[in-house]
Amino acid sequence: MKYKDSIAFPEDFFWAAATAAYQFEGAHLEDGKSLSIVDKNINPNYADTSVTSNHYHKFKEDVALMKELGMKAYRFSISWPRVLPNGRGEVNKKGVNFYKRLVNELRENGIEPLVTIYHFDLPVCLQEEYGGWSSRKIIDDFAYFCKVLFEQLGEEVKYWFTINEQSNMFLLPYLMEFNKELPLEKQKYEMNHIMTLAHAKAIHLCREMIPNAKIGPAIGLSPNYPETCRPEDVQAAREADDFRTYLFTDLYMYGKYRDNVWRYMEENGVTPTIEEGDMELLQSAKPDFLGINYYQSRVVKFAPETMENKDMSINMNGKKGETEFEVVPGIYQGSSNPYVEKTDWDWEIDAIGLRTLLNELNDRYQIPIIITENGIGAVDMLTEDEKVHDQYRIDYLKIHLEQCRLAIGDGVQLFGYCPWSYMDLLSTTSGFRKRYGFVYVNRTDDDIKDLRRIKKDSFYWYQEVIHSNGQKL
Ligand code: BGP
Repeated sequence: MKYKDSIAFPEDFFWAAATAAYQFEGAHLEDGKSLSIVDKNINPNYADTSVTSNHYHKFKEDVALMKELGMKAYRFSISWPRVLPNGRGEVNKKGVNFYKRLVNELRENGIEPLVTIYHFDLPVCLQEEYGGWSSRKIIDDFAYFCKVLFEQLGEEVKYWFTINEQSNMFLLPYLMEFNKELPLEKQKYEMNHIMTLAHAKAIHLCREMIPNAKIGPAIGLSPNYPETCRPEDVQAAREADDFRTYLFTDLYMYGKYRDNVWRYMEENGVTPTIEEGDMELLQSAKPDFLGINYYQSRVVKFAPETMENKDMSINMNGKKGETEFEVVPGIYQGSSNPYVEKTDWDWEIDAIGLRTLLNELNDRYQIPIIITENGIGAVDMLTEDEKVHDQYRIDYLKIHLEQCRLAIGDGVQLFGYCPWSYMDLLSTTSGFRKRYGFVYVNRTDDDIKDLRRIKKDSFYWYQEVIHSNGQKL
């Protein structure tokens, strides 16, 4: 059902945009910063993290452009090894000062900082010392990192995201380092449990140290559709949602493992180690909101037990048709949706899926939601007269925002929208070939050029959207 114009975005809606430290800042070894696991493991076929968009040195210019765009809020992440080069212990003053100056600059320009604490960039030293997220030792180190941030930035920052896309380590294992000697699936469930404990501790710490702040996770989610109305496929889609969405959201919201996922783990010998007090901790840390990264929906069908388990393969080249689907034998396998368009990287463009997902989450949890990422990765062309005509980006964002408006009409408590990304930055999988921003950064993977900022057509479009509070999409 569609609503007429009577449904509008709330007056105090956070019209925002997002970035992440390792993709945007550059300066990967400057002013005392040490390396993170993404600095080390980023796709070697493309640009590395040493310069990226050079935001570290150009943040004032970048904030000025945010102001011109009219942004009410800005989601960015903090690099753990910039603040704590040894992962813990001594605080790197220069690193903290960078974030303080950024936050001040945002505040002076009337832009609300929305801070992600962990966006994939674990300090290499902690990975080497005890295997990073595979060890419970990280829970205290993460809590210490959070404590430093709440102390240093807590007066100015009132919105915090604990962990970005915990859900995606199941689909994109390259974001984490796993021990090749041990069974992968078991490690994933262990890490998931440990991460959720770390997330829960961060929530408690935030409430103690900055009681007037709000905190929640940022999860990457895609609703699953059945390929056909064959009951086996419908059940496969439900279970795909249980394993890829509700496993995480139920843990965050109720501190509880879903029964069917738990039984699967038991039957396959992959249950995480639960220590005394774990479940109580999880149950006591209900977030204030859910952050949702949404790019696409997925289609699944039943997968017979005889099939081989397979991770999804990622299309890194931007040539359509290269993605191979995930298979979870006896449960579901991925398939293609013939009813929607796909990006050059095979991401299925489905704006209605966003409304469906928002409604599902609202029905289950009745909690405020913010879209922490949504956008289209594309090869943008800079014309000779220095323009980027990215109508495809405008089209993508427009249809998703229209579905957000409808979801608000359905009763979803949506309080913000952060398109990915504010400015061009390093795509984790595909370097600078795959761009997302409202602002073009003049560089390629091979040539850093002058890193000039150039406003794309989508910049002017989003400016109008914000100016009209979403009336003019
Ligand atoms: C999300 C990540 C972002 C960003 C985005 C686009 O999973 O949170 O950091 O990278 O996806 O992905 P990509 O750059 O691979 O196209």
